[in-house]
Amino acid sequence: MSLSTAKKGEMNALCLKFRMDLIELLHSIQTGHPGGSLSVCEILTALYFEKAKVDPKNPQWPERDRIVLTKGHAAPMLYRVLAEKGFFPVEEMKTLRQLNSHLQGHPCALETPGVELSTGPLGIGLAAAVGMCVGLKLSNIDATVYAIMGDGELDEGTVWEACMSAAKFKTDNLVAILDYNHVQLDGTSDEIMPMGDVNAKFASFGFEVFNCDGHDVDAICEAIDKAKTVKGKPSVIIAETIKGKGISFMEGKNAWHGRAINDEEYKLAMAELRGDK
Ligand SMILES: Cc1ncc(C[n+]2csc(CCOP(=O)(O)OP(=O)(O)O)c2C)c(N)n1
Ligand SMILES: [Mg+2]
Repeated sequence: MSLSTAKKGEMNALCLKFRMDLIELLHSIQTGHPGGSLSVCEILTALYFEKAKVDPKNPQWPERDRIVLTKGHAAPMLYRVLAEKGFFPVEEMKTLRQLNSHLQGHPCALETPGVELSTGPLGIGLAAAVGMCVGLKLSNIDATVYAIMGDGELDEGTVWEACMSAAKFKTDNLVAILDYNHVQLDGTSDEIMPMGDVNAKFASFGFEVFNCDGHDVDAICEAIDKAKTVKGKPSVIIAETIKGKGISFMEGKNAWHGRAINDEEYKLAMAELRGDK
């Protein structure tokens, strides 16, 4: 079912706020990963604010859905969304990447409420998510595991080993989501490691494949609804996105994977997000 116009407006306003806060914060701390954080904004917002069953008051609730940010470098956006959801005070965002903060540069499940799995090394999240799926089935818990990957991450062979296991164990409680922005750290994914037909690849590994616009919260929610109806096999949603989405001079540029934002760039980015003429 489609989101109401009011709900869509609410979600878009949230995403704009998250983008502005992210730029503000990454500029102030002079570090972080803007590109992949801006890219995954709507995916995280759709999950935490519409589709996933989570309880910020009880992060370890056994019946919860598990959201694994396997592209862990997008931690700043994950933290911003978790804070808004109530897992910890928004005020704590200021401590991002500082010594002794529980908001480290990459997500740490032992430190941060709401973080399901410690990630950062690419290629581990999907395998862990498949394990969670099998565990939930063995425990008769009806919950979904969402695993959000980057397209550069697909270069890791462990991703495809995890896919084979997911098919073998018929993990229909797995919804993998690919943040398909076609760019990684050092260049485009086609330059670094061409993946060919990603839809066909996942399908041949036993997945049911869905496609959507990864910057349209409504379309993401619809794809999740469809994925959750699949029985007997895992699903993947290929969400078409833009790295650096929302800031014209960052969009599609691998240079903005992990670069500090200078004062001039900060002013330009904020003016653009505010819609200044
Ligand atoms: C195993 C491993 N190799 C290399 C890196 C360094 N690294 C961090 S992010 C990144 C690129 C990831 O690209 P992608 O998955 O497309 O993420 P996004 O575009 O969404 O930022 C690389 C190579 C890493 N974190 N882990
Ligand atoms: Mg990418």
